[in-house]
Amino acid sequence: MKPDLAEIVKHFRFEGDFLEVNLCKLGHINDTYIVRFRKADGAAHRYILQRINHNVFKSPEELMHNIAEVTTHLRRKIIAAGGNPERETLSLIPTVGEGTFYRTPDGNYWRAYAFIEGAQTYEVVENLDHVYNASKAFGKFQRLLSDFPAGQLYETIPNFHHTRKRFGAFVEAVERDVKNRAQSVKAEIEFVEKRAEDTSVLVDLLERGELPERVTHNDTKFNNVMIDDETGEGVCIVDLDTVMPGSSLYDFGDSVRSGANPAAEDEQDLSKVCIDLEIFDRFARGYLDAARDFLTPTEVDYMPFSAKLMTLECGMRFLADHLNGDVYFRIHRENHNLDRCRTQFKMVEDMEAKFDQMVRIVGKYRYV
Ligand code: GN1
Ligand code: MG
Repeated sequence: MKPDLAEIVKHFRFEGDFLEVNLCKLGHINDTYIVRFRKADGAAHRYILQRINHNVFKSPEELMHNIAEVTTHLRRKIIAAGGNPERETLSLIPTVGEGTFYRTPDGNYWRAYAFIEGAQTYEVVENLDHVYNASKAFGKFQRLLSDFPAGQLYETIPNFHHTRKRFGAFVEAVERDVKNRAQSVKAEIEFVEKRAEDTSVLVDLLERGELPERVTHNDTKFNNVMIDDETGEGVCIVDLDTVMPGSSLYDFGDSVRSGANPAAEDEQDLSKVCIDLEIFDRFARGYLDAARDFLTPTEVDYMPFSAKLMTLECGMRFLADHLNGDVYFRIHRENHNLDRCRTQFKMVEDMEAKFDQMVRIVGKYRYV
C-alpha cells in the first residue's frame, strides 16, 4: 500500500508550507523521502523523511531511543569543540507531540531529520581526498562516542556483526534452500565454506577480551558519510540505525569493503571489481589519523583482516538472502543479491592476493 505522505508530514514539526515529497532510491533497507517546504520568507528548504523497515529493525521504539541519545551526545560534543551541530550531526525533527517518531494507524514507523545542505553522498568513490576525509570522519565518529555509556544502547539487530553466527545462518539457508537455488550457486557456497574458520577470528578476540568493545556505527558504507561540496571534508555521518556496541574493526573493515572497490556493489562485470590499493591507502591513513590515539595495537594489527572479513560477511549475507528468496535486502532486478554477493567474493579473493601489501600500507600509518 502506498503511504499517504501528505498526511504523514502533518505529524512532524516541519516549518512552513508543504510543497512536495520525492522518493530517494538509495539504501537497501528503509524507505527514504525528501520533503520540501516553503518558509514564510519564501525560501524553500528540505527535510529527510524515512519509514523504518520494522521487518529488519524489530523494535523501532528502541532504535529511536538509541538515535535520540546518540545524536544528543554528538551535538553536545560538537558544540564543545566549536563545531556546527546543524551540519556535523543528524538532527531529529520532533513530531507535533514532541516524540521522536510517528506511528501510523497501519503500524508503520516514520521519523524525520533536518536536511544537510551543501554536502552529498557518493555511491562510488570519485576522488581520493574524499576517501581520506570520509575515513577520518568515521574515526572521529568513534572518538566522539568513546565516552558514550554503551549500556544505554539497545542492540537494534542482535549479533549484527557476529560473523560466526552469520555463517550459521548462511548454512541454514543453504540447507533449507526454500527457493531451490542452491544447486545454481554451488561455487559461491563452496567459496564461503572454505573460509568458515575466518568467521570466528574477530568474535573470538572480542570474547577473550583481546579486542575492546566500543560504541561503533556498524554500517560504514561510503554512502553513509556526507561530503562537503566545497571543502570535500566528511561533514556528517548518517544512517545511525545500527550504532551499538561493537568493534572498531567492524567499521574500518566495512568502510573498505564498500569504498575500496572502484566498481558498484552490484557490478555484473567482475573484471571491474577489485580492492584498489590506492583507495585502501587513503582509508587506512584517514582512519588512523583520527583513531590512532585510542586504538589498541591489536586493533591496528587486524585492520587488513577486518576488511577481508567484513567483505566476506556481507557477501555471505547477500548469498543467504538470495537463497532465502530476497526477503531482507531490497532488490531491483532478478538475481540482484547474487550479483552483489559475487562482487564481494571477488573482492575477498583480491584482498587475499594483496594481503601483504595491505599489511604494509597499514604499517606505514600506524605511528605518526
Ligand atoms: C545495508 O541500508 P544500507 O544500504 O545502508 C545493510 C548493511 C550492508 C549494506 C550492504 C541494517 O545497508 O549491513 O552492509 O546494506 N544494513 C542493514 O550494501 O542490514
Ligand atoms: Mg544503512
